[in-house]
Amino acid sequence: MVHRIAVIAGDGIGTEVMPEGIRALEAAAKRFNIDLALTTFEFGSCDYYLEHGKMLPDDWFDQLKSFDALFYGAVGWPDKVPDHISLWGSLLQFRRQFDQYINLRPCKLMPGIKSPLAGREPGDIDFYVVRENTEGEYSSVGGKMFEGTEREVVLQETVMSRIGVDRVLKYAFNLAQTRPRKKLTSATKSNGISITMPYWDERVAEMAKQYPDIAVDKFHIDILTANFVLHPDWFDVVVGSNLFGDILSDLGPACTGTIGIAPSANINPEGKFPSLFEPVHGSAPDIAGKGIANPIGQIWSGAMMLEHLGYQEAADTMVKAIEDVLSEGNNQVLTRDIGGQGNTLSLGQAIAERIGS
Ligand code: GGG
Repeated sequence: MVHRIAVIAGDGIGTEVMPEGIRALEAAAKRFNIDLALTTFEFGSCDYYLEHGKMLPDDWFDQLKSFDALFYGAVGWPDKVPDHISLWGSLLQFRRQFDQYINLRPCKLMPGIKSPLAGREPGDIDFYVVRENTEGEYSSVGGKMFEGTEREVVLQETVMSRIGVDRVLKYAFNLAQTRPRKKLTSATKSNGISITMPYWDERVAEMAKQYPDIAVDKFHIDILTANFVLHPDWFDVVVGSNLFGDILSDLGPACTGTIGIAPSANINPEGKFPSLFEPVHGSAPDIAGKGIANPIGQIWSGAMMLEHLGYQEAADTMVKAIEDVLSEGNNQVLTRDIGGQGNTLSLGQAIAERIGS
């Protein structure tokens, strides 16, 4: 069976880590006899925008809808296109139109990597952030009035639907059931945000009734971020709204030493539309073009893609290869963000070789 994968590298370091993601995927495909057909698309980047006046062609949905998965790099180059235009014009369209309502972001301290949190060892930090991915604070409901005058007003509404909240909670509870600790933490702010967040809390309490085996707690987002730093070992599955999940899934990996290794899966669990796999990090214009970006986030996202396509052993082999190369700690191989003197290519090649062997 051939699996058709749409590859969109996007901007900045997305174009540098993507070749290493593909190298690793091809090594896994060869070893496990997986038939992958990769098709590269130039759209979804700021350069495409400069040429065409939009991030995506009008028929992007039809071009992509029959792929089995999308493999994405990073989006954004604020000197070329304002960030809200590049993000809303590409990645957020994919998430919304393909109903990828789950954004699954593992957060794990890997062997060989030093956490900035004193005394933390691999095993101390190992949790998932489940981020609601199609509504919440990332809403297009709002507008401006009296622009350019003293009476200028801007509004943007948070949108929470019962379907939208319940389906992400259900996914998170189900995930918690697969984990040994069977624990779920909800991110809220229902003391200050007095309509949508109490609603979120109510839906969590309602859903929890169906999962008596899961220990549930909740924290306001402010103290929750503090606890990520102070007590990362408390967490197992953390579920949050679109914005809270976004913040937590950058902070979590930062606690594991570098955001450069963090992967994510934007999932349409029903499989009606393709799911999208991308590193958590963005396009990082400050280091783009230097060949020093850490490719592990992209490679690990590729592993999540193979797992999603049903190739658990291949996915596990890719993650093990990442762990092995990190454990070896060869300075000439590792990138600078994790204390080495190597580059994107040296780290990508080492991992691909390990996958193939
Ligand atoms: N690879 C992820 C990426 O490009 N992220 C850019 C970004 O700003 N994303 C915001 C979001 O995930 O909502």
